[in-house]
Amino acid sequence: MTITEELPGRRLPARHDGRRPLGALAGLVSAAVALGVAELVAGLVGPSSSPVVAVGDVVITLTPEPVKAFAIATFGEQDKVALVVGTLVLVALAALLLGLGSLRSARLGVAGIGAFGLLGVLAAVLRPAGRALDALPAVAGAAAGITVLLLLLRPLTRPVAAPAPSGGRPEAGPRDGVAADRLREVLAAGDRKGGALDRRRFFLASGVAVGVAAAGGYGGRLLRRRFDVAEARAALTLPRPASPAPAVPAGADLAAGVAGLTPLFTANRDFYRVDTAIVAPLVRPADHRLETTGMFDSPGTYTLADLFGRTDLIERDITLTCVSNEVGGGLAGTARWLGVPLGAFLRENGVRSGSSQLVCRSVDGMTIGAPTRAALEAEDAMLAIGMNGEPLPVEHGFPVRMLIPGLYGYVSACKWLTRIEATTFDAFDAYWVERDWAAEAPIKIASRIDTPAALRRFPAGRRAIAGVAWAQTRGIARVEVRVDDKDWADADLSPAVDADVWRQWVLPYEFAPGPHTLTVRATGADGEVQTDRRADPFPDGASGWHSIQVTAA
Ligand SMILES: Nc1nc2c(c(=O)[nH]1)N[C@H]1C(S)=C(S)[C@@H](COP(=O)(O)O)O[C@H]1N2
Ligand SMILES: [Mo]
Repeated sequence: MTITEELPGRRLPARHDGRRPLGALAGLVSAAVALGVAELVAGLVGPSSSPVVAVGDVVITLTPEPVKAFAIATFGEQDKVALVVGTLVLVALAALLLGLGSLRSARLGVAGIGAFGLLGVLAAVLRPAGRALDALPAVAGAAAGITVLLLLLRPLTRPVAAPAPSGGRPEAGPRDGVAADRLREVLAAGDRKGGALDRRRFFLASGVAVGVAAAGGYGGRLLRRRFDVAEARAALTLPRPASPAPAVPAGADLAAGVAGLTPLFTANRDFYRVDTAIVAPLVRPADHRLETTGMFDSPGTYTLADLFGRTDLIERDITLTCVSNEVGGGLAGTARWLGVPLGAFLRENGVRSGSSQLVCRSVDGMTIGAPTRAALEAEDAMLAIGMNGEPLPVEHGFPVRMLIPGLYGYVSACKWLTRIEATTFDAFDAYWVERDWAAEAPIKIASRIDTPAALRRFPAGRRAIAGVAWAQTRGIARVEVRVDDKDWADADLSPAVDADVWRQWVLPYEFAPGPHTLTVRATGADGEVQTDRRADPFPDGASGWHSIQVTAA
């Protein structure tokens, strides 16, 4: 407390009769109601019209690449949860301040909530896939928030009609009067009795408001289920491939015998997920269309039934990798994919020889630019409809995504694919290229130590060092491990399933007591030895050897 506040006559009653915490609380409660009502309306209008989701999407779009990289590195696949939680914390802080400010001027609070509402409207409507209707949740939320704020300010600022009997509870006064004017009068008069609080009314109203907020949020979740495509997805039967994946030899998966080693195939629920969508787009199978536009001689529009009904479907095992994967990172996974052979599909549509880039568009407006040549020539490139024996999971691009083995996902693996435009690299910069990532990005050869984990302590003695290595389209020929400054030792490799699939490697090792540095490097079937030159993921993928410290005791 400062001396100024102690001076008689300058003392602000609001600081001493408990109004300030209540004002802040009023702000918080109003914000909760705004968000709850917005979620409820978003449940009617569509999940991605939720202001929290829409604003989060904008934040993702506007976030500088280094910050994004930090977020992915720090929070991994929880990056979006972290974003939503962070947004809510910021909103809560802003709401507390707005509530405080509203004690002085209700207009401030109204303007503040209005500004947040406007932000929500702009974020929802200006998305690539935004519609005018998407403004509704933010508008309704802001209106509800403002109403609640004004209601809550009343008992905080309304003077009692008659002096309260000493020790008694203040009586309810007349309902008329603008709250802010009253408060100003009260503050000017410095009359504590005149500003007596109606705490009971305040808490009652707050309680009701919190109930409304919670009911809105919960109702929104229930309503959202209408948009769910889980049932429609489950009702689909995957067609049989004309060309099944080559059989994987029994015992090919070394993970069965080595604890901590990544399995050869990644289960769908364990498959890494990287995209800019806070809520994965929900596409109803019956509504889905895939069209080809631009430099095609015979462009077409295809339903999901058209794709499912084709007689040339292929099934292939492919390891998908993210350009954001750090050395030793986990943004890679292997699945058995089912789909339409991409080269055949593009030729059928008469793709012109002048096209260098296919701009793939997802239903949420994301653009991914794939090189036309790789799309035509890469063996096993496909429009995937199946993943490990199921229709694509929603998070992995249901109902259709592109896959081109050998290229990082951001230049090849467009999820929720709805349009392929044949064009040139000169004519268009796709989303990540606009953000200065390389326009063409073949996957770099990589190897990773899965076990022992970095910094682990374990008993001295025999123990497997193991991990995976990949060099899609070329294949892995050799993996070597170096312990401390000893010679490189060859690891055993799992049987090669396909050049597009990673190989597991295992090296049993007798650990002497003490600290050790383990380093791995791979050699491709084309003879390329993995470089030790360290590069960050930006702009075209990380390089360098994975090296970890462990201690045998
Ligand atoms: N529509 C859309 N497709 C996308 C992305 C995206 O953000 N939106 N991210 C790409 C990136 S960077 C990668 S690495 C892969 C990841 O695919 P997954 O999430 O199925 O593992 O999807 C690609 N396809
Ligand atoms: Mo990626």
